[in-house]
Amino acid sequence: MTSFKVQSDNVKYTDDAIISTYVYQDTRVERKEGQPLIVKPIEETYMFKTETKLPKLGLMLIGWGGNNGTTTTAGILANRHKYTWQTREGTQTANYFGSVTQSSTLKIGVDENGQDVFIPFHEILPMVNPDDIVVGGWDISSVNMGDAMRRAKVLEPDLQNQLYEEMSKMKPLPAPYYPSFIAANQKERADNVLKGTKQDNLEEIRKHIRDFKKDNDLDKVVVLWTANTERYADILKGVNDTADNLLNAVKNNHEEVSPSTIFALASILEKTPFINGSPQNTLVPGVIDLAIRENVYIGGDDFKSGQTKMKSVMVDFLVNAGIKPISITSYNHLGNNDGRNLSAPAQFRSKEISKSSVVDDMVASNAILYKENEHPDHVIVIKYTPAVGDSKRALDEYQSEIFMGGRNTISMHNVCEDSLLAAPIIIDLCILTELMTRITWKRPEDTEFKRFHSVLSVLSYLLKAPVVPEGTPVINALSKQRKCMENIFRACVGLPPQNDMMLESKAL
Ligand code: NAI
Ligand code: DG6
Repeated sequence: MTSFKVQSDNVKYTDDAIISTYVYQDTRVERKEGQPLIVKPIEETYMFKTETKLPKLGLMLIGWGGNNGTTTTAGILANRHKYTWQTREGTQTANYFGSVTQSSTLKIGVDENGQDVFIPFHEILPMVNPDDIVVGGWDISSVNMGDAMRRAKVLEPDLQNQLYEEMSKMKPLPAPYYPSFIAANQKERADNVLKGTKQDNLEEIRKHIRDFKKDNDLDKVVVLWTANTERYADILKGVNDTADNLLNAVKNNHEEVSPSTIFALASILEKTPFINGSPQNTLVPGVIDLAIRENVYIGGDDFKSGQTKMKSVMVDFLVNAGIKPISITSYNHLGNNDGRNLSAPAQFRSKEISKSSVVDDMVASNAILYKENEHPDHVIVIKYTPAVGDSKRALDEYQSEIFMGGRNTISMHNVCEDSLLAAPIIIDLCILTELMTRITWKRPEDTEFKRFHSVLSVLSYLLKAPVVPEGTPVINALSKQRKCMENIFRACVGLPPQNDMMLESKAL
């Protein structure tokens, strides 16, 4: 249920849907050499239909027994059971802090006294309550979820004790392990591994998804990769460049098909949305091609949790303030299993790529500060330091050129349990992906409502290196990413985009 109702001729509430008619206002620009830009305001009418019936939803995590997988599961269960636990600061209650859908608000309008009225983000459209999500998944480590939660050393002992019995009954499903894709130091964990060929593995995973759905009486499932960072797969003509070539490559047991790509294919073939939360190129062209063909949603890459989220705020602020960042130097050290895996060069390289692309759109937006192809120096360092555990340290130095050739240096030291940042993002990705499966759109001349493009770029806020439909811009700036989500959802209930002009309090 939403906590408001829009009164407008452009919005219709039926028994099972909200249907809005929305006028999209934008501008189109023409360039003619030697002439001023020609800028034309345009208006396009869209109709949006949002099904309001909430499904019973399942979330299958790949890497379920890892730090993110156990923390996400524990967080959902603790909220569902309304657990409280003792810390040295006092009694703590379960919450969803860090989840944009559950713990942030949005301005729905202004009241008769000129005061802003806010609603919880998750009330803008009907969204699944995370407490109701049924969680399951796979791991190459056979350790049960209770012991895996203890192994992760993320949550307070009192909370772990309350969750242990329930979680120790949960056992990860076996998964494909192709040693060339993750660091050699992960080998000792791999005792829960699917045997057979890649084709056998694909079929087995498809069956896992079907069984999970049936056994838990679910209407829908989202599959999400939060397993170890893999090396990049080589993009090879005839192998992973089209859907058919990739499906053939699986049949031929080709060595460049990664475990994460096998999971993506299995999900798509089961008509189940797939999200990649790690940096590697799981979504090779053949996967994207298959997702489009099967009309299934996919999203990625790499959760945007701490340092990168901050970077996509900081550089946006600097560049929009007319200040020119000339170097960004980012050190990370962490001591969890993610850090151990990233200590291998090929896996580090995947992370380096996803962490490096994050300021490109902001730099490209300002031709006063940056010449064509000019870019700030951007250095990423990650070191494995076992003693800091999951409490990752991120140290960033931003050096900028300011007025009259001066220099400004900003240094930041960010310390936080990495998995406590990632778990709410995983929950948001699941909830928002499911919501997108219930929203369809059409233009007035269309007869049928249709889905959005299979590559869900609306999830960009939650991802470090957003994958977008071919030929469309990648947006990294955090505030733009949030506005995009919020304004699309507002359009679905017939509301104009949030414009922050507040003319009513200025034109007095
Ligand atoms: P983790 O190492 O604790 O967990 C990963 C799990 O994946 C392990 O339990 C491992 O046994 C399992 N695994 C490895 N290969 C597998 C396969 N083929 N199939 C099934 N399971 C497999 O790592 P953590 O901290 O949970 O992070 C998970 C991923 O999320 C990493 O790739 C990390 O880079 C990424 N990530 C984490 C963020 C964070 O803030 N924690 C943010 C952005 C990305
Ligand atoms: C090294 O930074 C470990 C990584 O897995 C990161 O902790 C993770 O990608 C989060 O990165 P960020 O930049 O969003 O804090």
